[in-house]
Amino acid sequence: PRNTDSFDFSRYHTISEIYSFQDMLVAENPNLVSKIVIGQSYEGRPLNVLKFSTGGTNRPAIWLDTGIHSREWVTQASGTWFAKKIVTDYGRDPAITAILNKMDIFLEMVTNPDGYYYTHNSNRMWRKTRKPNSGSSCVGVDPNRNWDAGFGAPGASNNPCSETYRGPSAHSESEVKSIVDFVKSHGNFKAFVSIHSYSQMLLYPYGYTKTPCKDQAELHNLAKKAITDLASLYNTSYTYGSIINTIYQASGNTIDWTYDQGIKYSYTFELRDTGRYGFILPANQIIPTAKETWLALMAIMDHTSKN
Ligand code: ING
Ligand code: ZN
Repeated sequence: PRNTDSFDFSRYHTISEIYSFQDMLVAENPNLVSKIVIGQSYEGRPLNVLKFSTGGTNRPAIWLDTGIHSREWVTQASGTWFAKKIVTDYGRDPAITAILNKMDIFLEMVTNPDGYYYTHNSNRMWRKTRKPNSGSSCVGVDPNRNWDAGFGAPGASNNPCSETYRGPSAHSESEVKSIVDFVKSHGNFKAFVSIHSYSQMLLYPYGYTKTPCKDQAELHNLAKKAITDLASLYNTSYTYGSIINTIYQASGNTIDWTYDQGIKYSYTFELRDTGRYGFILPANQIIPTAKETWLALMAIMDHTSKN
């Protein structure tokens, strides 16, 4: 496609198609969208973040990432749909307009680009990064176990061949460290939403400990509101709660780190489905998944902008 109106959101796309979509969206909406390269992947691909901003300096901000696990294709696809939705609705839908008049939104759509390339060209089920591990023939680190939050605790593996290998040290993966550095230097993130698939869950901290986080009551109530809004569209059923109580113990995960950095509204989604197709979700479910998820994201962003 030569413009984002002719981009087919009902199909899965390669990384080069997504990166050219990003550049077209920026070119079409120069007063709203810009591209920031926060670093590069192990194999040298740019780590692109789209910034949606209507002005100001270092406004309070909302972070969204998709595709940190490369095989979770409905997430990167939903990320492209979210980006188009923001530019379409700004100035038309009062709710997103109000949010963007106060806050900036940052969206990293292909958070694990080497893995995403690999899922298209070698192994559709690849989850981790693509950095070799010294002393092992197994490749890659789980980028959702590599963060400095309970790093080394139960809920991650020290085995480089495991799908949940935590890595040699916290933030060893450039795909993780680039976000860490960006979030710290920005210093004004109020919400951080990291999007995975599958299981239909909305999760908040913690994953590394059973100790409830101090904002548990508020995060729980907001999660309930978000999944209620999500279900209003197609009746898709989500469960919600803390990571450790809802799925399993998971140390070194993204949102435990962002929460401990002081970003109160830290959430992880697990999008469709509940296992019938799992990671290989049929492409005809991309747009319905993105649409219903957007309602939940709006609930979280709206609450963030008013608190
Ligand atoms: N599931 C997540 C995983 O990394 C998760 C579950 C979410 C763990 C948030 C920790 C924090 O295991 C998938 N499908 O990746
Ligand atoms: Zn995942």
